[in-house]
Amino acid sequence: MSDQTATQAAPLAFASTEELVYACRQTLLDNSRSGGFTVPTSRLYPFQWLWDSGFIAIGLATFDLERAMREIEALHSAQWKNGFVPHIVFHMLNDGYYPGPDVHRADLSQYAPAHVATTGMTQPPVIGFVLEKLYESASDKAALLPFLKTHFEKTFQFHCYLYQNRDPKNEGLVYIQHNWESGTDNSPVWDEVWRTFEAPNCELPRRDILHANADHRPTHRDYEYYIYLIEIFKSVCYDDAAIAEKSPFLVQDPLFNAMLAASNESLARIGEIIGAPKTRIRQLKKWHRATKNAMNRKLWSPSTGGYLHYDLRNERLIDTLTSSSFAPLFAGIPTAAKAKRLLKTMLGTKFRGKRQSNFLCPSFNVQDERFNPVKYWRGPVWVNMNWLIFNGLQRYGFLDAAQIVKKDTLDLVMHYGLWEYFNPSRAQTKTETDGYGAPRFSWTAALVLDFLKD
Ligand code: 9WN
Repeated sequence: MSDQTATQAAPLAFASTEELVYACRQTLLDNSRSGGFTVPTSRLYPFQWLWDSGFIAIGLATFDLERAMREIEALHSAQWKNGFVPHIVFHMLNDGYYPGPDVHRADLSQYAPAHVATTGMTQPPVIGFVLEKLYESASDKAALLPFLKTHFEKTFQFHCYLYQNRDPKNEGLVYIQHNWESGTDNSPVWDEVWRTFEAPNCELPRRDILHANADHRPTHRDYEYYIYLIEIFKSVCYDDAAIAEKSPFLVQDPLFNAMLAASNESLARIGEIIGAPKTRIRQLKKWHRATKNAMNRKLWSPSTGGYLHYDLRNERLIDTLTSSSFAPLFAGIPTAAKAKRLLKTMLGTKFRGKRQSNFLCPSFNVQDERFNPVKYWRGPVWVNMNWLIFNGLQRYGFLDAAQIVKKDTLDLVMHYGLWEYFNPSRAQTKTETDGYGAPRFSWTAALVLDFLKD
């Protein structure tokens, strides 16, 4: 049996595309909460997350634009006074997640809102391009304009916050201050940063390992680093200048910066539609150019064939390929030659594997000894990354490769269901019937709906 037919031979999670679409919608509806937001999944992540909500809104917009708008409103209801948008909004109490608001203590910041608890860190800035997707999906575009005006301005203020506080050298590249800001939280990239400082040992009342297999989650030691960074932030009341000066973790991440660049482009186009001040539109275009140039100058590695993370604290490029290395395609960052090189990297043995043995796109270089096909961000396929890569490939006219990514994504969900992430190995589909992390995962459902909308 060929590799390609293996998926068809095993039992499928859904009998038809119609059944899949129904399950996707139902998952989003079941994961929605009063207050107008959707949790990533019901037990493991019981609050509202920033980039999850962006992807969720894209999926909701395929069948209920009003709900998609509420999702963004709920997120922005927790925006800080300085424009910052937090990575988790704790709309209600739930002790099923660690670390909760009592650990984050975002209220120590003079800018945090008083009416709702949040974290004091952010996540990839996807909302700019999400707003454009909502506009594209609206049948009555004029009716969407007031919503767009409000959320254009809020998102613009968030980008101002990022460029003003996270780009100390004024290079056009913003840094992240915590691995949880990357979205790719347990990537082996962070191992390289943990090596540069020591975090003290501490007790950790973890809840994630009650809901998911501990072997697939970060280690106790990893979490000690996560919590130590939060302790540093609290010790300076989340003051950005003090964090830039003191914290051992300052990283320029290719995925985060690509999302920012893509959102700048989308906001500039939305600005034209809503008649925003010309100064705003000029600023967005200027940011986009600056970020694009800086990514090509500083994060591109000709020897590795991809965009890499830059450790700003220790002034070094981290020579580790991940699926984030391909995200710049989504924002039109690479030249045609660099884009071709990225394609070669992705379709080669480091990701697709020998004899195309993997579904695209593993989150980590499969030839690296740290690759793990079932551990959170250390190898598995994630649907949100595939969606970004699919759209990036299309943007560059790599239509065949884009179709491979789309087909692989749909084959995985048809086989396993709407899981948080998937083992990339094609051979595994002969014996395994479950995916990994949490089941009925919102962004998986949402982005499958977007993949299937045409
Ligand atoms: C910490 C919600 C989030 C995603 C992240 C993913 C995971 C949280 C965790 O879940 O992170 O933010 O507790 O592990 O890595 O990308 O947004 O789905």
